Amino acid sequence: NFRRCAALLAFILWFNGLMAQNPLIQNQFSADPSARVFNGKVYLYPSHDIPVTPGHGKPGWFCMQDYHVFSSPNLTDWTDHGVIVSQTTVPWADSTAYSMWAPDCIERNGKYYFYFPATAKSGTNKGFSVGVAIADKPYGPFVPQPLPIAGIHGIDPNVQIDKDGQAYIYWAQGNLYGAKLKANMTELDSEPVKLEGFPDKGLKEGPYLFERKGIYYMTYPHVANKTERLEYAMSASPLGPFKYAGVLMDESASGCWTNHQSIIKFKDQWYLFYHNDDLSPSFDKNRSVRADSLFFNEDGTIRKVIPTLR
Ligand code: FUB
Repeated sequence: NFRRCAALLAFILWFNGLMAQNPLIQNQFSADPSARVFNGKVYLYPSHDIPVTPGHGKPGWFCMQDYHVFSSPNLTDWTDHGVIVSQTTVPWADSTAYSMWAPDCIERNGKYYFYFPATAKSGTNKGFSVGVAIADKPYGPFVPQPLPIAGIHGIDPNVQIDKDGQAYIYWAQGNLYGAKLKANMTELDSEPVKLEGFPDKGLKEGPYLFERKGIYYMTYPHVANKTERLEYAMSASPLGPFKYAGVLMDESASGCWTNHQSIIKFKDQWYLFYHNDDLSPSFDKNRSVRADSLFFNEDGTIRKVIPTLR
């Protein structure tokens, strides 16, 4: 019996060790987490919510002027590598817009490509465009490209490289869109397509695609009722057609009007990254990034994630 108790205790301690301390980032607000595993560490590329101050940002709305990157060897201890891209360092961005929304980052041939939406200066594109900044290390220094990606008008870029080396970029503009990327990772290589197989009604944004055992999972926040819940759809190919597969996280889970996700496998465990209102329960545009373990069923469907410590 003593041995069994000791083994159970050891398992509980090991399991707790695998569980992240939520919220993950406590020295600032953070949202829209794009988590990646590079060189055995988790890198986190979130949006950076800041409070609106007079003359900076629109009261009651999102206010974001730059991006930080964070890294962790264990999902518990996080290093803030500081600002990697800011609205004042992107040549085409409106440096007064405070609209640096959900980003993503991916590695190809030893270079790191950071994708971000921002409002272009007037006279360029109206509304949101998507830019790229390139670095030799996952924490920068990142060099923003002079112009946004031609052919994309929208927010929430997500990039994946398929097993055959073809890169795809996804984004949102009410619905979800996708296209092939050229090997230079900065230009489209096909016409954008509206992705099919998702609920017709309600805003869909924040696309995040990953592949497991030949199934392509497209995950996204969707306003099915009043606020966003995380859903997913499955396909046999990166641009679909997809088949709606269910809810990943309920709408009540984030405490915010928004939620936004990424999914990674790290040290043999899958994790869902998302955000909620942990550090700002009375204003849901100052969000905080979290992570919880994610599990698959035998048939490849995903079990709903219930947030910890709520
Ligand atoms: O963070 C600003 C916007 O809120 C994101 O781009 C959306 O996905 C939503 O989380």
